[in-house]
Amino acid sequence: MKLLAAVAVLLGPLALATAVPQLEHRVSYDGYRVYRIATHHNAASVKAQLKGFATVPFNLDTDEHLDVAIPPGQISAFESLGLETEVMHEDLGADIAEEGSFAAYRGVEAQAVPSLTWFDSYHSYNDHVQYFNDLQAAFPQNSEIFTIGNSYQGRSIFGIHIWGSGGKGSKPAVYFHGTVHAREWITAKVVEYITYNLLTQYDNDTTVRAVRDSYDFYILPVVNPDGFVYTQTNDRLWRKNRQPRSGSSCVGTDNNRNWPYMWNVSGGASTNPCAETYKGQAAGDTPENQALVAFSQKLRNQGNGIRLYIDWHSYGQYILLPYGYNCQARAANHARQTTLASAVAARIAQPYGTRFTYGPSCSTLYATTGSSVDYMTDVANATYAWTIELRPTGSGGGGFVLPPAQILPSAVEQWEGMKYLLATM
Ligand code: 0X9
Ligand code: ZN
Repeated sequence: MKLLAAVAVLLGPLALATAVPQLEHRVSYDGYRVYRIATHHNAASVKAQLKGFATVPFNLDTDEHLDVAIPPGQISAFESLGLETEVMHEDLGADIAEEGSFAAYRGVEAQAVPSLTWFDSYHSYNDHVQYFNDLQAAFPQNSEIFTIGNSYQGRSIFGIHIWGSGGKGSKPAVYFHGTVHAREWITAKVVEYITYNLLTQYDNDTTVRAVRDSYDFYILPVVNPDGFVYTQTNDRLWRKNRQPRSGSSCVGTDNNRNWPYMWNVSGGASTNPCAETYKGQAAGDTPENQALVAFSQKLRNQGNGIRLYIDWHSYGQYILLPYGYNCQARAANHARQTTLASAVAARIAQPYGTRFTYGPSCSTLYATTGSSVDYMTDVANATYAWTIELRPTGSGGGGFVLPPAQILPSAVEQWEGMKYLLATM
């Protein structure tokens, strides 16, 4: 029995319930109301009206809407502007508190499979490490934990490698990244649920057996560990890594603008270190990106190549295909990718009716340069490279702060989509 579990038994079930630490330097969003403002393609005029407001940008702007948090003292003035809005969070601070009150993971007996209660709440980075170690230990013949390097602050960027009857490393790669954006907590949970099923359903489900025997899986749930930890200690809405830059007091580079491909193209990233989409000083100059590039090259070169790459994000409910850097560019196999994405969206909708939109990233969402999917398509030669933006849509409530009760449904619907994709592609 793990030490933590032993302590839990001694102290009783409530003893280990932890809340996100209430640190003095923690950013408070108590009373902030989050709105989606329709812009009708005229964001500039809406932004002009918001000039006197201490708005917190809640997400990157799209062509159709701005998602912003309004401080409690300015809500009534904001509402009197009469903008076309939907409320995403009535009280962002209250929703963060609900989401952040999670039980510490208690570990399992040696070689036991962790229970599905893992998906009842969110967890700390250390618990994610422990969870993957425990899952792997239950399937030692067909899986292995690997580390591709360390983050800026020295945390391990880890993953699990899973294989089937052909033996380790004998098949094309299926390659997943979660939590490149620190605040997108649901992504780690969803890739963990997929991992859990790939491992536990091999003997029960012929589809799982077939896909496990056809591919080698490389699944990394938290590729931006420093940012993820920072969202739990300081600022729930943090997006980037935690690397400082000379000449700026602002911290952090967007690791999904730093990939060394189309990095120089303008319009899909920022050169301002204070911006949410800061691309870095040079292509591939973050420690996290360097580790990910080296590992991606290893997968590309190892003989069977990369069949599928998915970069898991939230929110918006999109399946985004190549490319981000140019709205006219299409992958050579674009027609096939579209057919698959359409069928995957249909499978995702089956359990709960959740609707995902699909299409090329730039024309469907916005331009992104130096993004992972473009790199995987053209440099790492992945046959399929997608970004999946998980629940919610944004309209009708919620954003990055997805209630814990939606973790399992989000995971279940993605597993349906993935089972179909993996068996069909
Ligand atoms: O902006 C991003 O990096 C992603 N959206 S998010 O709201 N999660 O930040 C979208 C990236 C899409 N890029 C490509 N598919 N190329
Ligand atoms: Zn993201």
